Amino acid sequence: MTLTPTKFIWFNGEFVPWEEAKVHVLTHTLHYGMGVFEGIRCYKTERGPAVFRLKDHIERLHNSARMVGMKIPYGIEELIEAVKETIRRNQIEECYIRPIAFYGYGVMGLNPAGAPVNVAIVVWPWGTYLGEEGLKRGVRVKISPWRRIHPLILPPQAKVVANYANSILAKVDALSSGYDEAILLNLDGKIAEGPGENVFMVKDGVLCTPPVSSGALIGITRDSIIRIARDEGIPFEERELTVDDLLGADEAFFTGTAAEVTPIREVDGKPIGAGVRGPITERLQRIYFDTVRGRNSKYLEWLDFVS
Ligand code: PPE
Repeated sequence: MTLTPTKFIWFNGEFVPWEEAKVHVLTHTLHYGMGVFEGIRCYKTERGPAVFRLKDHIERLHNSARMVGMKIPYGIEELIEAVKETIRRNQIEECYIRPIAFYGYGVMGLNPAGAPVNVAIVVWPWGTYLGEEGLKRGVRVKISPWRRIHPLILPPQAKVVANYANSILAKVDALSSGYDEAILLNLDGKIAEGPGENVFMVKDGVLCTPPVSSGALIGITRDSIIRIARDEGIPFEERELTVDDLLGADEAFFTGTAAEVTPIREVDGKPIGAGVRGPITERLQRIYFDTVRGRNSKYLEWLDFVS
């Protein structure tokens, strides 16, 4: 996706112009993949820009870092404030927010000890992740030949830069086979998630998603959808899912900060249910969009107003 630059980037506690937020080619994370990041969205509301579940995202950033032994030199409150200030400085109403912590320049070799931990927060306008059409009609998905990283190899519950090499392989394979997106299975052949999304399905009115033990990231959108479904009285189960379960589902959809709630209309060339966005998907999608845009008073606590 081509970038639309904004004006300022928060870089180690200071604002620098977009073009000047540069790093050395011997940046440790660039070579070895050890870094952590987040993806957050800020939406335009009647009360000005609002960040969705900002604290939860910043806490997850800190957790991801802790899981891989990286010390982020900025506290949670400090980063929350930095995100809001970045949005204000850029005078942007709706944007994607990418905080990243990475080992910078200073040492080479696998031991990152001695390398500075750099932190940046970047905001830019980012439209729909899987296309406007995808949101309405649903996307076509390929079961990936690449398996989701196993917890004994890399921590799937942490948003570690290196994990995304696995996601890129799956994504590029799906695109080059003519699909819109991939679904990765875990080493046991159970459904884990998309390269950058959690997966849900509906069967006989019951909403299901794989447990975190299947290799899924503890998605914040996933959590929001589970809470909304419970409030709506939609039966919900967290259980291991097979490709067979998915192919036999009445509805399926992806969730993610970037992907929001995107229906899945086809898996490996076979239609899911009627091959269109299903009614429960549509309902949850509508409530989600109302929620993030501040039109649903029930979930106002999830919004952090910027101004
Ligand atoms: N699984 C993975 C592997 C993942 O990267 C994401 C977010 C999710 C599930 C959904 O999590 P959440 O955003 O908390 O609901 N992926 C981010 C990166 C996307 C990108 O292409 O970059 C995102 O959606 O911001």
